[in-house]
Amino acid sequence: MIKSCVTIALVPEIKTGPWIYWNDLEASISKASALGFDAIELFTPSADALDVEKLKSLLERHHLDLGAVGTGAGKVIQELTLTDQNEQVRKKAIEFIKEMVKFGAQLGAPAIIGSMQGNVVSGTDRAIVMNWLSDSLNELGAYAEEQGTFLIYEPLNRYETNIVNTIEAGAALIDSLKTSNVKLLTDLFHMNIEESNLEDSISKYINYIGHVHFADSNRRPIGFGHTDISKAMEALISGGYTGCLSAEAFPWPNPDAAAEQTIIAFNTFFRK
Ligand code: LER
Ligand code: MN
Repeated sequence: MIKSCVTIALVPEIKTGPWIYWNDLEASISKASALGFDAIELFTPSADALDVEKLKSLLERHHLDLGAVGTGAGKVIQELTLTDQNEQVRKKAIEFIKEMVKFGAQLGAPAIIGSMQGNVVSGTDRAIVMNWLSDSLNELGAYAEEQGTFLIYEPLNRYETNIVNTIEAGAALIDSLKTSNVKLLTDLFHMNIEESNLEDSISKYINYIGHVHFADSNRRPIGFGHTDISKAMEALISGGYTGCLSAEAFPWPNPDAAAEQTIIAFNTFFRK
């Protein structure tokens, strides 16, 4: 069964970002549960920002799973990426993500590498940068396996990275790794910019997909933009996808209405 999931951001530095709920963990969990979500995706400033046992009991009380943890705070707050020119920065980025992997694993959730993949900056050799990325994904994939979880890698649109923009390029990167413990995150907003056809890409690479970001063409909740996602949703169902469909969307027009719109859209496709 596909799980409905909603994002909760606890990182003030990213307050203009595409996250539905903000700042108040308990109130957000309670609202997500009341709307009938299956899971939450969490953005925390660091791996030790929350008490794991408290979070576990809060989630249990509200019958929610932890769908995934985001690592973007490592970039936004500490300016760490896996492809920085400076080896010490790359090492710190790996350490930051390992801590996030460990945090998520204690609650059954994988960690997502999105903006932490960085960029190939001009004047640098792309092959060297891609090797740094592959080496770190191999190390982090193996570490996630030790912790009993997997790692999620997210292609981003061309305005956010020049490393991997399409699902096809993401799948090729995964195929080139030594680890088999890295799955792809397909974000419908990025896909709307980069893919020729949403449902074809989903069907072709269904076995690579471990997480989906659920957002419309303008990053608003599904239904508030102009992406026609019905065939893409059918492709997830017919491909046997059982992961999260997680609302990484702007809290537009406000968090409560955005969450409500998301669950209405989810129910239209998956709880008929
Ligand atoms: C991260 O999941 C992502 O999709 C970014 O575009 C958000 O800023
Ligand atoms: Mn995303």
